[in-house]
Amino acid sequence: MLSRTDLRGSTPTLAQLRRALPRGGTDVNSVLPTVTPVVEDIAAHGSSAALDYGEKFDHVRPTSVRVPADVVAAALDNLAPDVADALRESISRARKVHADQRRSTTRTQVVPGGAVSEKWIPVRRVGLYVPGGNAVYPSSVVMNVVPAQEAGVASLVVASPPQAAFGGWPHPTILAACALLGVDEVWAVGGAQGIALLAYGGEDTDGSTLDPVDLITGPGNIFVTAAKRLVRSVVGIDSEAGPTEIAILADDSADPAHVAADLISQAEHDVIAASVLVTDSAAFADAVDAEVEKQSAVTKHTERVNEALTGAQSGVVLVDDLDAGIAVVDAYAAEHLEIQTRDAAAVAERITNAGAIFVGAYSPVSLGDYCAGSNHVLPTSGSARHASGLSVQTFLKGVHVIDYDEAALKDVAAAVITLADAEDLPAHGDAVKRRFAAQFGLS
Ligand code: HSO
Ligand code: ZN
Repeated sequence: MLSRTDLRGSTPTLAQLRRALPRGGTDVNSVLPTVTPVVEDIAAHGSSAALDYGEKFDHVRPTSVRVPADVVAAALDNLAPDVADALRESISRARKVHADQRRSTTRTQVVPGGAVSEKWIPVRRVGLYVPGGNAVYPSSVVMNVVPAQEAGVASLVVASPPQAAFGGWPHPTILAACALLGVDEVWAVGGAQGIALLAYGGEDTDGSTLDPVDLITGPGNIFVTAAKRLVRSVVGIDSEAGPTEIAILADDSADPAHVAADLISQAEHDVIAASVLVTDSAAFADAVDAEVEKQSAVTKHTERVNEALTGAQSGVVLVDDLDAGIAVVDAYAAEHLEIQTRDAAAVAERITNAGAIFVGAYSPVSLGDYCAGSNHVLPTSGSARHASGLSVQTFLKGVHVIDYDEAALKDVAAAVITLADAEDLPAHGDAVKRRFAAQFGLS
């Protein structure tokens, strides 16, 4: 049975609510002492150190960091046709959605002769991290690569851990997904050393160059997250991803079998994954419990699922009514939030904090994981209060272009000079005065 937090009959403050809700979390600080020397070693020695760490942690040492082109091509040739077709479906839907996110330059004529534009420039080169671990994630290749490509990023590298079972190369399905997406640069390097090598670059075993990137995206385990934290002074990162989480806001109009299946689906990722049900019906929660017990017993990864569902990060939250339920899910700010209530679309409109919102009975999270067209790299651990999932925007930099002519500058000179003086930065004002030397009595 999922543990229960009973908030009925109470009106907790936001702070009380946050403390009361089930939430796990990983202690990234605790692995920094392990990860820091790895990152420093790679900053100093590049790929040879990365390969050494791979040998130690992944128990395999590929012949080169860069996966040879023929290995990538062969992976696609050997991919099961149904998997290739499903990946193509996933890619084309994601492309449709992400193409619509492209931004065009805005130009604001502030005054006659004075304009400010904002133009969007793609990041030059990005490193997309695809984890190994419990599962193989070709879908994450899609979710990282598509927005980067739609943003116009010219140079992309995918990094993924080497696998002893595949001759030291990343899993062939990951390589095949890269090939389908037209990504020809793939590195067989994972973990903290993979992140560090993306950040600092190096030389490959054949002397060719492993170019450093400007931005690293993609989720990973706690060591990957710690390494992202450490390298963020030299490169951009998307976020520090925590374990995956699903919250479901449901009333008694929902189907307990669907709700149970969805809770189990994300629990399947990891023993520290979080599955949370928020409902105003204790009878419905009982029905979900019964379904969870039935379905989790026959699912493939029973042990992992049960550990995740019985962990402190998972459970049922009982509330008085829908309004209280909305307050709870907003306070929780789930990576994935399903709304399985009456008038689900209207309820979804009222949600302000969630990485992605799945509306109604036929929009399960696993649709979004693969084939909705939305992105599945989403803010975790409550960061949906202030952060977004991966999108075209992640890979663009907005640059203001300021273009004033002489008259427009002259017109506003007094205000600039006054503000400069108010900040005790008179040289700032002088830079304007100098342009109108006669007017300001400068020789
Ligand atoms: N639910 C995961 C993504 C994923 N699921 C990949 C299956 N494959 C985090 O959003
Ligand atoms: Zn998933």
